[in-house]
Amino acid sequence: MTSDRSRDAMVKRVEKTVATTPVFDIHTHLYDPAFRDLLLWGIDDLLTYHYLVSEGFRYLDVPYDKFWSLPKTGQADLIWDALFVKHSPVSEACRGVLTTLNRLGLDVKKRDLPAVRRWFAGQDLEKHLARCLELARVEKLCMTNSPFDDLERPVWERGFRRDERYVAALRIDPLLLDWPNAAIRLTGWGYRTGTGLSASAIDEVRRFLAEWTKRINAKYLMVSLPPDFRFPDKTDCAQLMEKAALPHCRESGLPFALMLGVKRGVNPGLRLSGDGVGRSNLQSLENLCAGFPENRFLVTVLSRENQQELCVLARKFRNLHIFGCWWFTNVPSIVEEMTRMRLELVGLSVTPQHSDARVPEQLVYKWSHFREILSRALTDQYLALSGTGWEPTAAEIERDVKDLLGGAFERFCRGAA
Ligand code: FIX
Ligand code: ZN
Repeated sequence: MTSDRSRDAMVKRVEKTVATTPVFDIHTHLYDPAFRDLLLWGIDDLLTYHYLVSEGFRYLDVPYDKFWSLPKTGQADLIWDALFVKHSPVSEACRGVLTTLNRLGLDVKKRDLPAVRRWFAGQDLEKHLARCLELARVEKLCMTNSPFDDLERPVWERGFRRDERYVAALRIDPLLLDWPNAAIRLTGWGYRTGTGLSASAIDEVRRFLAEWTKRINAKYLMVSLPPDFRFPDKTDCAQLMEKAALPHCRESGLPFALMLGVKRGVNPGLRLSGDGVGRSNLQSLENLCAGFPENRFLVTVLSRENQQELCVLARKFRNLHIFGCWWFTNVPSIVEEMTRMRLELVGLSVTPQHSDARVPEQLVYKWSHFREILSRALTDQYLALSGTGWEPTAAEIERDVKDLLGGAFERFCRGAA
């Protein structure tokens, strides 16, 4: 039996280790500061986060178009009023804003939005960004980099001095999910694709992938896929994956990150907030892992119902690395369930969380909320071991936490066990 004293010591040790170990945040929508125009920050960007917009519309009765025509501060005012003033901010996304403000040293109980705005207006941006990373203990992060983004592409083409904390990830949704339009764009950029998927078109797609991988020094290739994605298949998406993306990843030694289960534009009026979720067909993922053992797959799945099946697949295929509690699963009750299930079924060779932050301040709450849960889940696993007489040492706990917060991901990317 574990005595109360050794139990307390274990709780404290794990808490401290989890709270202080730096994290490599492997999927965000943040940008290297060189992308000045794409940088979101401050209270109005926090309040107009698309998670909060969809929650705000539960109460708002303004038409969608009218809402979008407002300046950002006007949108933020409506959301603040609906979600923080007229109702208590109990949702995870609302609580996140408050955790963030609190950690930044603001007094949230005053409910004084103008004062919060004044505080942000007084910040030196560079110092403020550094403080957010420091409070979240984020050491490095992956961006989401799309050559199809007209604001982003020219910055890469011009070139800039890289900040090594911001790691690039090559995002290719438009290529795999809308080939007819992607072909037009690639042609405009000098790739001779034509419109069909001929062998020479595939070669040109591979040339495009190779050039962009090199230009941005991508850590991995990434795509998000709808619930009806099937593999193998005759669709453009499955064909491009098989003939271009997978060979490219093998050749360049990159993992391929798959984010499965998003239904885009369920309610287009809500714009970025209008995406939904559906259960994925993990047989297709099994086919990929089994059919392409030389490829490595980083996978997160949006539907809660898919999570156990995903863990079981990871037990079968070592070329599959599970990451993150993505988006609608990133709420404490589901994060706790998923994290415990992953530890129990897969062990420590997973990356249990990524932030998906779009605004740097969100790193503060997303990592603080996750660290609390990880600490609880991990403590319970170690305590269960203590019951057998196995006492994990401090060094072992540190090793394990480092793995969970980026170490296992780095090893997987290197192709090491
Ligand atoms: O596809 C993605 O990378 C998603 O994470 C986003 O599209 C989504 O809007 C998001 O921010 C979820 O957290
Ligand atoms: Zn994302």
